[in-house]
This record gives sequence, C-alpha cells and structure tokens, in this order.
Amino acid sequence: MAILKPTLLAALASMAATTQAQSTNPSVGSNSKAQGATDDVTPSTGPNGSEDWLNTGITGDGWTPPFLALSDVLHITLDQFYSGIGSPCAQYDTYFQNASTKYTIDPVILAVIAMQESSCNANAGGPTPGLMQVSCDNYPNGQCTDSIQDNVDAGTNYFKSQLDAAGGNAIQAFGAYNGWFTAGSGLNGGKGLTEGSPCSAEGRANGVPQNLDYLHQVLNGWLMGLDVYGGDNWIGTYKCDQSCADGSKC
Ligand SMILES: *[C@@H]1O[C@H](CO)[C@@H](O)[C@H](O)[C@H]1NC(C)=O
Ligand SMILES: CC(=O)N[C@H]1CO[C@H](CO)[C@@H](O)[C@@H]1O
Repeated sequence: MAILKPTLLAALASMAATTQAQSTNPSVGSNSKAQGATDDVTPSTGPNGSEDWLNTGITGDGWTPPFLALSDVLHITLDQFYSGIGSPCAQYDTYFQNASTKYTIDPVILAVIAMQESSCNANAGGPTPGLMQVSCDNYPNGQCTDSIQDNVDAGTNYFKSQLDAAGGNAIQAFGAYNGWFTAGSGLNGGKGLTEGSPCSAEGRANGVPQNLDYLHQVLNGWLMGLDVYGGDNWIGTYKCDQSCADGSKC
C-alpha cells in the first residue's frame, strides 16, 4: 500500500518563496491525451488536464487514475523553474542531477517534488524529513542519514518505484507520493481514494488528510512554474485546509 506520509504542514506554506509566479505558458502541443486540458491554468483546469480528469473516480467508486506517461507531462524547463518559483531548489541542483542520472527521472520532476514537499528546505523535519519528505525505509540502507544526496535518492527511489508499479503512469505515481491510493490497498473499504476518505476516521488516523487538490497543484501548478502556496493558491477547487474543518473535504 501507499506510504501514508504527512503532507506539507500548513506552517510551511507561509515559508514558501514569495517570488511572483512567472506567467509561463508552455505551448500546448498537438497531443491531446489529457482531458479537459486548457492552455491557461484555471482553478479547475490546466495544460495537463482538468482536475476532474486527474481525480477520476474520487466522487464515485474510488480513484482510478487516467494514464499519463511521465514523458508526456508538460512542464517548464529546469532553468525556468530555478529562476522562478523554484529558486530555493537551485542550490540543490547537483543532488537532483545525481539522482536523475541514477534513476532516469527528469531533474525538474525531482526539484518540483522537493518544492512541493518541503519548499526545498533540506532541514524540514518530521517523520519524513528533508527535501523529499519520504520515510526512512526508502533510504539506501533503510535508515535516515544526514546526507542530502541520500535524501534525494530516497525520494527519487520511492517515486520511481511508484511509477514502475503504476506501469509508467505519472498521475498515479504523483498521487502515491502523496498517499493517494487505488482500489485494493486495503483502505477505504477496498475502494480507491474518495472525497469522503480524507476526513473519515480512517483517513484522520492515517495522518494529515490527503489534499484533494494535490494532483492539479503539481501537474498544472508547480510544473508550470506557478506559486501554488503563495500568489497562485487559487489553483484547485477543494481548497483543502487539511483540518477537515467547516465542511472541508480534506
Ligand atoms: C552521486 O552521489 C554519490 C553519493 O553521494 C557519489 O558517490 C557519486 O559520485 C555521485 N555521482 C555523480 C555522477 O556525481
Ligand atoms: C493540452 C495538452 O497538450 N495537454 C497535455 C498535458 O500533458 C498531458 C500529459 O501527457 C498530455 O497528454 C496532454 O496532451
């Protein structure tokens, strides 16, 4: 089953870089596998598909992620990311490059995961510490170390293992990184993630409720160079405060 890891705490949101988002607008290719995709990012859609499409099934019988190969995911370049919202990540470039070579994952994907998970703060603590925020059993010897390279390797290893397990489906792999699950994980009465599960007793017992805007925020936000925790926090329709308060679904 997916490793249920606490997502970034609200406190980190306030630490997110204040860099104004660039109005990057990657050209929309002829390829149109993603449904509901639009050139511009809106609260509910973007170049890599609509939030409804990315979240397929969560309002019904459980999340059944549509297929999107990692190589088909539209994103800004690593240089654009580092010179924009991802500037706190630039100092760690050699680590992302190193892990990229080892695991054949585009370094911009790794930098974006680190940004989303820790705002690229290598000193972020918690049960899933560091830049990549994965649990210690993903480390080379199954134990956390102080090495930033080990941390980046651990996160990359986990992402790659989820990608392989999902037959190369980037949507499923990104979701798994955040604790999203499909049918058969043993959670939610055997169903995949549904709108009701983050705030159910089981969802709460597993830690910070999953952010139901996560996929849209990653695929159409961070990967497009937008400041999801800052000026572009309008991305997403669930508006999770991750406390299940006041009727929030997550
Ligand atoms: C990647 O990092 C490892 C461990 O830190 C190091 O031994 C190796 O030389 C690095 N590889 C490259 C290509 O920099
Ligand atoms: C409009 C558009 O080109 N969207 C793309 C977003 O990324 C997915 C990922 O594979 C592509 O399939 C879409 O075509």
